[in-house]
Amino acid sequence: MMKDRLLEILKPYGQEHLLAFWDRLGPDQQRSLARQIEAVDFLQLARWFEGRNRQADVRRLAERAAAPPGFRLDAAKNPFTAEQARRRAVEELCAGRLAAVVVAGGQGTRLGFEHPKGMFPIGPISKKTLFQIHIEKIIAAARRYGAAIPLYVMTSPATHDETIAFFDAHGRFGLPSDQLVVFCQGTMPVLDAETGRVLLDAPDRLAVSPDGHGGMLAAFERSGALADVRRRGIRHLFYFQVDNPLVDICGQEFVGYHLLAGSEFSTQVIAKRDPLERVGNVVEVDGRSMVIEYSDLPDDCARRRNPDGSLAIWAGSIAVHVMDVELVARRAEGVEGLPFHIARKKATYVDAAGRRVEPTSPNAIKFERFIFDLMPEANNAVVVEVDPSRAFAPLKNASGASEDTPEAVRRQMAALARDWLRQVGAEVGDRTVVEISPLFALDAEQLAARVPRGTRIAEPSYFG
Ligand code: UD2
Repeated sequence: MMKDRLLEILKPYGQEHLLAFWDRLGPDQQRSLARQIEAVDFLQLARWFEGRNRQADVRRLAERAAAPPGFRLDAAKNPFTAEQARRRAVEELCAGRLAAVVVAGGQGTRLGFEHPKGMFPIGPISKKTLFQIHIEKIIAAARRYGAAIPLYVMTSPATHDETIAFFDAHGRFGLPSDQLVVFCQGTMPVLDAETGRVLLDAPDRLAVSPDGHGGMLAAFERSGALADVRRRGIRHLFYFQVDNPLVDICGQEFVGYHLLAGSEFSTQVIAKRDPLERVGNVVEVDGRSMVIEYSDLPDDCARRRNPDGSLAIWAGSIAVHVMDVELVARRAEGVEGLPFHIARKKATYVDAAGRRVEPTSPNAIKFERFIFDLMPEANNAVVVEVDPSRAFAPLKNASGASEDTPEAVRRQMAALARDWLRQVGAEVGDRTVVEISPLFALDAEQLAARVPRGTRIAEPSYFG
């Protein structure tokens, strides 16, 4: 009997409650539930649940943490110049050895937007969506270097179908169909935080959540994307998050430093403005670079200062990385995936009486992998410092929050556009809203060829 077989799997781990509604399910529902149960590694789940309170390890690491190697904005001590970096990057870009990967599997709960975050209209004047802005940057970069830059979009089961339908409805915003690959990340069961039991989302369905952006490694391989990049002769992946419209996709300096340093994993950082800023902390411990997530870093470690008053743990990752395909392949094909991090969150579930429960405080444990856990395994990993006002405007929160709102992001986009216009000799008022389409210019250098010096801009203006 199917039920007996399942009970045998579940009993050793105290998970028999998953069959509480079995006798009421129809044959299709029973088969579906059986498939879900059979796909779970209950032994592994039990081990992770046991180890859920192992925070002390992070403190030990943080206490020994030193500044990571890399390139600062103040270039005095950098081993290579920005000019050298740009030249090196252009060679690799013209040879078509880069692809872009955007992670867009998050559900954007904090933003309160009912669709995939990439569909959020963010252009200050154009109202272009995040997806369109990213794709136009890629199209413009591919034109600039005369070589394709394929885009790999990672979705999750919650965002997959809608994302594909959105790209189809808009002709992929001009990206040729063979240059866009959409692949879906995996999920992990959600556990009750007290007991470690897997929660039921419905009588015939386990509660699951996306396995974190680190799920990209396994999904990249499983979906055939890894084989696809190899077939195309691509060697480096430019990785970014869907929520940051300022990201300079395949930007020359960043890519160039990665190449010149012989790095397998490089990450963009900002000098943290506040010790508790919500960005990953890049540090070096025992000669290996790694990221300690803000939520894991004890406050007193975050506040430690150098004798000159600067923050000891200064480098905040903004989640823009270049990683080598070989590193990704090594890890994706290995037996062990990246480690799982544990988050305590709210999750709705069906209780023993079959009632749907909407908890008001965190009741569940979710498991997530983080892509930056690749960093300690990379050879010659480096950080590259960027100016947050030019490179980082993450859309996280709904209007009315104190930061990272749509209004704050649009203000920053307009400020950067004004800055470029001034660099090329245009006059633009401090409050004038301006927007520059990536197809018009990707940077001030390209803008200079299109906007005559002395141009006056007093009205809201869109350059497209
Ligand atoms: C992330 C970083 C943080 C900092 C910040 C910058 C982590 C754990 N934290 O914080 O260090 O760099 O971004 O903005 O990386 N995503 C998926 N699948 C998932 C989960 C997330 O695709 O299962 C995507 C999501 O769509 C988004 C990105 O990953 O593009 C980041 O997710 P988030 O906004 O939840 O991360 P956050 O703000 O905690």
